Amino acid sequence: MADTHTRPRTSTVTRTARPPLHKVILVNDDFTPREFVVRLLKAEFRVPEAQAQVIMLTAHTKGACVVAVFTREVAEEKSKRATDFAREHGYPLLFTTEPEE
Ligand code: NFA
Repeated sequence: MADTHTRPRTSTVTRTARPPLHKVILVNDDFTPREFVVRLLKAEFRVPEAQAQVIMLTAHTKGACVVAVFTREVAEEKSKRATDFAREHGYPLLFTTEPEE
């Protein structure tokens, strides 16, 4: 009779899991002063002055601009902190998050 024993599978695939990233998006409005937006971007997202200016102007002209990408928790926390900071100063400035494709 034929030997029907099989060998155990020994090959494995090693993967490093990367958490899905989420974008923080700055949304334009007609009321928040440009200088306040730039100051907030520098303070909360640690972007340099020149980059903060580009992000603010892009949102101002196009309606919205991606500020940075983080893991979901960090993106949500930072967008909430930044939006709350604007509210405390009486501005309707809004940051939202969305998953990266
Ligand atoms: N549109 C605002 C203004 O003209 C500036 C602004 C830019 C607000 C980006 C929100 C986001 N004062």
